[in-house]
Amino acid sequence: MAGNNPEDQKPSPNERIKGESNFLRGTIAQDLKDDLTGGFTSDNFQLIRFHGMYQQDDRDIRGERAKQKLEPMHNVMLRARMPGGVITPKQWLSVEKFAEEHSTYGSVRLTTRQTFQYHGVLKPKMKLMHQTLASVGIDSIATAGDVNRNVLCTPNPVESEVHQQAWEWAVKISEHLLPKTHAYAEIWLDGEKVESTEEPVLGPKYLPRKFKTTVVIPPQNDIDVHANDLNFVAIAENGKLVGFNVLVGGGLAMTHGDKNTFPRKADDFGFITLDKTLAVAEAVVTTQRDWGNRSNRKNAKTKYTLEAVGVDAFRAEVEKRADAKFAESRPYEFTDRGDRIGWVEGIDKKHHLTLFIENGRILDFPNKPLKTGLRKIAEVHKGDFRMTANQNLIIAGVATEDKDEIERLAREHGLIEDELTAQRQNSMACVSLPTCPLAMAEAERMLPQSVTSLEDILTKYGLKDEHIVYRVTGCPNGCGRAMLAEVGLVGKGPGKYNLHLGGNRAGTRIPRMYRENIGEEEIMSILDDLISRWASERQPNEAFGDFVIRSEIILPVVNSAEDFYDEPSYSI
Ligand code: SRM
Ligand code: SF4
Repeated sequence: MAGNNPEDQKPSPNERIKGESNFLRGTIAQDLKDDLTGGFTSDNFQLIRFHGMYQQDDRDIRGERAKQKLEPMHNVMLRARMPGGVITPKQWLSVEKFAEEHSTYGSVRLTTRQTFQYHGVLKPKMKLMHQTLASVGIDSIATAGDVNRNVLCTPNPVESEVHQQAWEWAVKISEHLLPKTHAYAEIWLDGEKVESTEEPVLGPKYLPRKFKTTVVIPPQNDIDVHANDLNFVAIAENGKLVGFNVLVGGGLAMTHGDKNTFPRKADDFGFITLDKTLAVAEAVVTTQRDWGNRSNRKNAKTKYTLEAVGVDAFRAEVEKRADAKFAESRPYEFTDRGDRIGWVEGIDKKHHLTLFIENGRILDFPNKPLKTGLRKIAEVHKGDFRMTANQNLIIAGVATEDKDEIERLAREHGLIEDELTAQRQNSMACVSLPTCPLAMAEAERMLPQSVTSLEDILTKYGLKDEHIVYRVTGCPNGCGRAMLAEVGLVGKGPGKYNLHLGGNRAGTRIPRMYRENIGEEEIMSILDDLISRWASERQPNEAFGDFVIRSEIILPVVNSAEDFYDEPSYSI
């Protein structure tokens, strides 16, 4: 396996940065006092990520500022830690107020990992940002950097008792795997200085790379297990959670032109009872900590460690460290991933309204004052909110007598649209330009129009109410999870994408590249041809991704480490 022998390889520069950071402090506090630059210097640029922030600048105005000999307009994006995406109305009001008053873009951006991001917060407001969040019980510890990130959980609140229990486990796992350093409180909250001397789980150099965990309740795979390093699949008996099947080693990122990188599905390790959950979580993390590649960051995630050492060896090590034995996995099935937009009733007779938020961008748009609408809802709502991994928002726990008022407010502010198609509901894009420094092509800003084109094609072939899981990602890092879509676009350069086909509705098959480096017009023309065939040749209820595989328009990816880069079969 490429570069996976840590013995004979030089550690990557990030290893020195972490090791010399004095448990993630670096000199961030000094940088904050430096008003000569809006940015962070040297190692701190990396270290602020462990505190949940990324240094960015607006790429739309970068060239203009350079012409004027100005440094880029440095600012930070902040990503909060919200296990399972649960946020109270009080928290929401505070989060939204800060965005309105102190962030350049004024938006609250829901992410594909059940949390929110601020974009464009300038240095003088950074401490205020953390202190405002802390005042309502929110932090941003370990939402970025080489640590376990925000823990996802199937969000539909009280559809069954299992949902509540699963969410409680997501919170426990998140807490258990958090860094123990006091750096965050010290720097941002002016907390008392407490020398950190050890990180019992993560170690002094933290993990080799980012690490992602979920708790999922089948048959929904809305949190997309195969994008994650570690997944706990909830197994219930008589309505009670009894344990988890554990899946390890998923991940979607790749690098154009580097065949040693590829998206990979997670492997089934087996079933554990609830009492072993935290021990197994810790053992998977520490095995990856000790066995992961610390030289080549492109091969450092758990998925590459599994490829390097083999699934059996990794699983045996986890059993040893956790003092647990994996039993045979219990049967379960994933059927779909979309959020159920609209009202559903929970077992407690409360009502839950899932709102479709295009691209997760909460802002007051012309004729669609989403941000104001949510503020008004938060002012009267007595339950809570749940952010979903599809960038949507659930207004959860509404009493029957409050339902009409919540619906009225949502409709008045464009949060409910009767004409919303199934296609738009099942389409998603990453942030990309103008804030993402790694973006190669547009994603969020091109999605709405591109979905309209797709809707027109479906209508033309009599498939108006059908949908294709359609996802766009501005570069091969895959934040919009295009590598688990039926049709996935992966940014290659300005206006150009690789077109991937053949994922499935349940998110258990990786799509293969069908055409490379093509523009939107060509993409839509190819999809027009394929959708016309799908309309006339499909079997009853056959999904588009299954159709293109059955018709041998594209070969399925069976084992991505071996066949992801094989030539596709073009049959048109
Ligand atoms: Fe991501 C880096 C946005 C989910 C894989 N991701 C970034 C950065 C921070 C760019 C950077 O490093 O400077 C992007 C910031 C853009 C911006 O301006 O906001 C960014 N990623 C996002 C979000 C906001 C996309 C969205 O539209 O919602 C998602 C935030 C999740 C969260 O709340 O934690 C987001 N990123 C993902 C996912 C999907 C998932 O986890 O379900 C993936 C693919 C799954 C995976 O990890 O394999 C993903 N992001 C990456 C990678 C590639 C990692 C790798 O294995 O190589 C990077 C780049 C890196 O880490 O070097 C990256
Ligand atoms: Fe940025 Fe690429 Fe992630 Fe999109 S996929 S947010 S362009 S890093």
